[in-house]
Amino acid sequence: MMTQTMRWFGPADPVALRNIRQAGATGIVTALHELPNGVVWPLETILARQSMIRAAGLDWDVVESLPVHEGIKTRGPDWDRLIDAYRRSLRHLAAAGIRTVTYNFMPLLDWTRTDLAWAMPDGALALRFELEAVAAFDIHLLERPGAADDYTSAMVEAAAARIAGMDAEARHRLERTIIAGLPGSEESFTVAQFRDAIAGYDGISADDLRANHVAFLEAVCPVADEVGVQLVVHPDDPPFPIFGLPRVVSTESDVAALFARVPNRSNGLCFCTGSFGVRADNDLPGMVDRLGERIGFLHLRAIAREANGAFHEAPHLEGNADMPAVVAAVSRLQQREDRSIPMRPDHGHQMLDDLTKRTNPGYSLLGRMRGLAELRGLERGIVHAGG
Ligand code: DNO
Repeated sequence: MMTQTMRWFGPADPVALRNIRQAGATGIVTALHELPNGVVWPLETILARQSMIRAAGLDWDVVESLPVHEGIKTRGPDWDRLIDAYRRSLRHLAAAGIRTVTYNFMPLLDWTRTDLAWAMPDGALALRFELEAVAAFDIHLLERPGAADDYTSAMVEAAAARIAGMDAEARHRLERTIIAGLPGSEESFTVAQFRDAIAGYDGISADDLRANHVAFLEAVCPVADEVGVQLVVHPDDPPFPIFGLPRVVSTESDVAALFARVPNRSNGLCFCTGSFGVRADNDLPGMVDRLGERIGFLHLRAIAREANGAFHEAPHLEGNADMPAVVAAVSRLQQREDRSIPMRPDHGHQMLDDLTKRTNPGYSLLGRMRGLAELRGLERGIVHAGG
């Protein structure tokens, strides 16, 4: 059976550890979110956070994320120092017995949405992404040079109409939603900072970013192998380039190529059905079958694709992901390899009492509890039926 976990953002998270326990999870996924990106995670701080989690009757199963600094993604002048810090953090995590470490290799922005409170027909609120809103921001608020060339002419027109219909408050909200940093994101920008940061990627092509990713893994995987930690890369969300910045962990062939280039045991995958699932050409259950031995962590959620590159987050067993087929493939994998893979219900609707509470977008308790309960039931049913 999968190991059931939930993400917790640390002592400042409005969701308490005891509530996560009551939701039925046994494990916690967290990070030292209070530390700036690029520093060594001190062993004492890791151990103190671990004791807090243990005191609530839970285990710290997975780190999400040990952030990869922009200076590693761009192969900047501080690369050696940053790599050394990353290796030392891995050693400290291993010393605390934490063996799964999530990271991503998306330039500047981590996961990106354009609406954090989109009403579903039942009144619950969902996260949504519209390419048209990104285009409106990119062309008219960010005013990125050459931005319009990255969209179809129909999208450019729609973006112009869209921005014209937005008042100052709506424009500000869109800007903050896209670049202020969603929960767990490693960076947060103003418009001026974001423009400068994008310029820092001038001349870095998708192939360059791939090479920088390989260089990072070649530098840290030997240490991870030695101390018994698996690094699991989170795919791009959404899985295509935005703001002219390359994204290189979007498809099955992207990750297969990465494993072929860096065969170290510690080079693994966080299989996120939500991120990969935005692309209809990613065959989710097939990816579990083919990439399974590299999968060390699962993010289970279903997105519903809409027209024109938009999508929203559907209930966990609905949307476009064939979740029963994915969980059946995971179940086969666990039996084949005799292991239990940590999973978390990724995101969830803001619903019921959470509608009136302060919550982290996507990370309120009740929507995720619903997702976890549905996924747990799905796996039990599959196993019971002999799958
Ligand atoms: C969003 C998350 C991502 C993920 C990072 C991993 O909800 O899945 O922010 O934590 O991309 O580094």
